[in-house]
Amino acid sequence: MAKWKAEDKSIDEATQEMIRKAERDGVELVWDRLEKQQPQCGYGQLGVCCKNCMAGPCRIDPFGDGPQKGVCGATADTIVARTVDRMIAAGAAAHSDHGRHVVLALHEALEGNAPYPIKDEKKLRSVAKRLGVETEGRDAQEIAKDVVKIAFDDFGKQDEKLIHFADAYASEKRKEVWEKVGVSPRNIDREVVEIMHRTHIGVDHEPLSLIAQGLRASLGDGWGGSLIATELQDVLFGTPQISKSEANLGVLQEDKVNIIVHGHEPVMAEKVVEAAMDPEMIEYAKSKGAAGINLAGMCCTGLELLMRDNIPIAGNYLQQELAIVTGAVEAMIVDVQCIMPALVDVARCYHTKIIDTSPIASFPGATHIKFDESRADEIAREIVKTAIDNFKNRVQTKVRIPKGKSEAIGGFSVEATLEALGGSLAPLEDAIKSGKIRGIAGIVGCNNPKVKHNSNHIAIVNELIKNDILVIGTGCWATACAEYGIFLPEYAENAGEGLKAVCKALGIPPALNMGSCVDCSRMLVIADLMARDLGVDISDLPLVGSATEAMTEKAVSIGTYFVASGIYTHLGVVPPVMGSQEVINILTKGAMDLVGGAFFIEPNPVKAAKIMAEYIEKKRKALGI
Ligand code: BF8
Repeated sequence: MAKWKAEDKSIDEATQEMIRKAERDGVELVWDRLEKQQPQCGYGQLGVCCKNCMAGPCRIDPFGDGPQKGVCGATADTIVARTVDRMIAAGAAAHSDHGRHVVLALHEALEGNAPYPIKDEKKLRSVAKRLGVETEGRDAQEIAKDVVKIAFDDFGKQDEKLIHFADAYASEKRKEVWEKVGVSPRNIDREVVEIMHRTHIGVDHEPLSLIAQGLRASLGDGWGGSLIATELQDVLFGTPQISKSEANLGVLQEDKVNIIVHGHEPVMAEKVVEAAMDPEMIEYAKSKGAAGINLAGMCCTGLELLMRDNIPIAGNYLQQELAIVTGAVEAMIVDVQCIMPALVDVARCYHTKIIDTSPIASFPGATHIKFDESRADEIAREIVKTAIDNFKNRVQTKVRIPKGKSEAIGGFSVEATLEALGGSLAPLEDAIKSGKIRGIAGIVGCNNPKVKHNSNHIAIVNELIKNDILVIGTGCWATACAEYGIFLPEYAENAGEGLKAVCKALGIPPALNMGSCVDCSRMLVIADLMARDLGVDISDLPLVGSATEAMTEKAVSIGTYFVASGIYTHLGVVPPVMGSQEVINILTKGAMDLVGGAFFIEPNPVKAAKIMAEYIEKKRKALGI
């Protein structure tokens, strides 16, 4: 039995209710497993253990009594820098491989091998123009082929020049900084591979040089892989527009076949949406005794679908097991990233089928229906049919869907945001200049079971908006806000007078949902646009970043490319760096001199918001506003 209480693990009532149900049903959850891991390895927490070769594993004694060097002579500084680098590499690889899958899907579609028509030709033309592709008098197919060629090149080119997407999207001032410091990404894959090379035993041992390569790989993610994912997903599936949906476990419906799409890549999920909406499939569900099909998202796939198709989202990272605990989910369809392997064990206690679909991500005990773009429609229908066929196995006595859900406005792509502002960022910039809005905070990612679920996310937003700081963000932060009604215009009542007035005039909430984690690239584009408008560098703007419940290696990569893009960035969870004062100094101070951005660590969200507000005021003063 759990030694902890549901109300200590989440601030959300629907979540608490399902945690209690899990306990009654005898289901082990993430918090149980965290407890069983206590005490967690102190060396690992400090980042001072090295298992990069078989002479190890080695660890450095943080108290100075024991070994201060690994077998090869690596110090704590080297080991910590290598640890951070490998986290960045994994995060950048995950985002960028997602980006690659989108390019591949578009490529296959253009070759006539996959059923993905170009949904947003306007976006295609604007991306092409940015990249210098001729658009006049050419049809969408021809233009798209050139865009695909450029995107592929960014994953594979062998020259020393900056990748094309970063070159096309980042302003000259920012590119000069990267060039000067030597962190311009040359090839999205190469920067990741180079980290693996440098951190192999006996290669790079200098913390600054290692961290610089980390910055370079992260930039290949933010201004490369993630940006490509966002832009080409918009081309394939439509650029998000502002619209309303719903969020939290209460979006599940008792009388329908509930299908949850969980993971990250909309290439598969969008096809499941189509199949679930097919009248023939709905009829089939009815023939099996259900009132219809209810499709809901989870994690970043959920945000992709919420942003583009108004599909409700059932939860963020820490709610994935709990969705199954409702006993009302016929199938959870998963692809890649942030999917707990424990889902299969939880599902065994109910009737839910876990269906893994990605050729690169298999889950022991799951039903494997592997996705293949060329047969996308057929496979999506097979998946939906499998879910419907499972409806009869639902055990009514085990079903309990919590009531908790909230309406939420999403869809703040760059394009939709500009449209809401009347065509340009000018109204926002004027509000910043006049001081009604003091600045902007971009928040990213994650839940972490070490942090009370959603508590940091909500506390930091409340504090920031109270201080007239507009908040934009993505990932599990966005789902948390959606669940709390923060993404509704009326929530502006909780903002400071200045921000409240602006939100009321524009009819927008005080915090804007920009989508999934790869859509952090949208925040970069907004920051870059504002810097261009004001004739300054991003690092001069009153902007801050935050990863307040950070958990994944992807969050480390995002935080790092925020920093490398010139943004002061908060981490609410202590990363494994505390074993090296030198690495801490580089990340929290040295980076500021080099790239105009740095990290700060503060587990208390209210204190963090205060530090962010102070930094914004400092930037305003320097700008003379
Ligand atoms: O990419 S916010 S826990 S779901 S990593 Fe994962 Fe973090 Fe959630 Fe999406 Ni992002």
